[in-house]
Amino acid sequence: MLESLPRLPDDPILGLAAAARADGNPDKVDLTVGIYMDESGLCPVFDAVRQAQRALVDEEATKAYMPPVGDPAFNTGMRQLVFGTDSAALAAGRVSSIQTPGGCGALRIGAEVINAAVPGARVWVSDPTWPVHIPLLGSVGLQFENYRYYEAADHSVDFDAMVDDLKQARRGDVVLLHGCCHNPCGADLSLEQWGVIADMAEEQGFLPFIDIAYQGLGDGLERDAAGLRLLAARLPEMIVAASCSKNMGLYRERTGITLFLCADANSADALQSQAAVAARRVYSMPPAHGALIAGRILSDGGLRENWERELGGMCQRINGLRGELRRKLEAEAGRDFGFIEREKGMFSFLGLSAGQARALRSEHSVYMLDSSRINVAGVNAGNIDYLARAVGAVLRA
Ligand code: PLP
Ligand code: TYF
Repeated sequence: MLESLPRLPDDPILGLAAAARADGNPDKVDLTVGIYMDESGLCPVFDAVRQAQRALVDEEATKAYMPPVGDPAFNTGMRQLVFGTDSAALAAGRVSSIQTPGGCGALRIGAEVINAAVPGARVWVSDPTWPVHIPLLGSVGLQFENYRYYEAADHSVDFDAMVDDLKQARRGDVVLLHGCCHNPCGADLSLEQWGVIADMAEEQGFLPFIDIAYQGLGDGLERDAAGLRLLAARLPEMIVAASCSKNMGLYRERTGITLFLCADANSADALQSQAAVAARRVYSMPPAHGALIAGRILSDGGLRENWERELGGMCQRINGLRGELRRKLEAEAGRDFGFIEREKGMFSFLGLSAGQARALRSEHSVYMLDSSRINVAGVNAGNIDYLARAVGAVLRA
């Protein structure tokens, strides 16, 4: 029965990361998968995570199941981290949540709940968006429409085109927005533009679904959530999928959360029960380890300060690398790379063709996606000159 099933292709991003790992060239540069790497090219464990983990292992009294909606400290801490400690919606009990296996799990549970409310609902996604959004949301039965977002010619958001396309979004539709540090393009909305989206959501009645996987890695924890919080202050309903993979380095611990902003406390409670039933249909209870660590860090003053300091350092390093990369690339390639410094978070498109991205791989062992998306955090003092020379050579070829 099963032998009829064919071999399927690997995830294109993870497949390229595997190709980079297998490359024996000592000069190779891996800018594929979106993980934070430090100056030595390693994806570090946060010091606060190490400490919280040690305490957890020492004190852990049971491996009994987690509650279906996850760890209470994690839920409380994440609600405040995302919506802000001064959120009126939080104070009014209008927010509920469920701990999920990573941000991917959070997107999936959000999609399940949306599909329960409006089967086959239309989800408006940015062009481009993170490719994994499509299988995560589409396999639930949701349908997709694109809205124009990134203007490749000048490496910026074409906001007029975005607004024009979203004029067609109506009640019963969902608009998926990247909370900050857009993956793959790095170009984010300004606060004024978030305000326009809030006007449109109010007027047209569509539901914003915010994917925030990089809070703290663009402009800091508070500023990265400012757009989302602006929507939350004005709209009756919104869904947020948040992840601790990047900002706590908990990638493999699969630590995320779906948050439901609802019109009142009763519907917040109803939505949480919907999410718990959706989770029961797929995996029942969430995993414990990552969320217990994150919950401790968020609720313990010392650990939290330590975490915020380390995260702030990562954010600064990425922004410093953006400036340096811009200067080196401009010197090697003789064209404007100013957009790299304007964009936010881990990713930018370098603006190369797929052929040029492939030539960088085959001729220089420099790995980026065919779209020329790079993980800026994969750049370091040891590889930046080699990288800039390779890009310059491919651009001149
Ligand atoms: N959304 C976006 C745009 C991402 O880039 C990622 C991950 O890297 C995620 C969500 C969720 O990731 P995870 O499931 O590892 O938390
Ligand atoms: O875009 C990225 O590189 C990250 C990591 O199936 C990732 O978001 C990549 C592929 C995937 C899951 C996560």
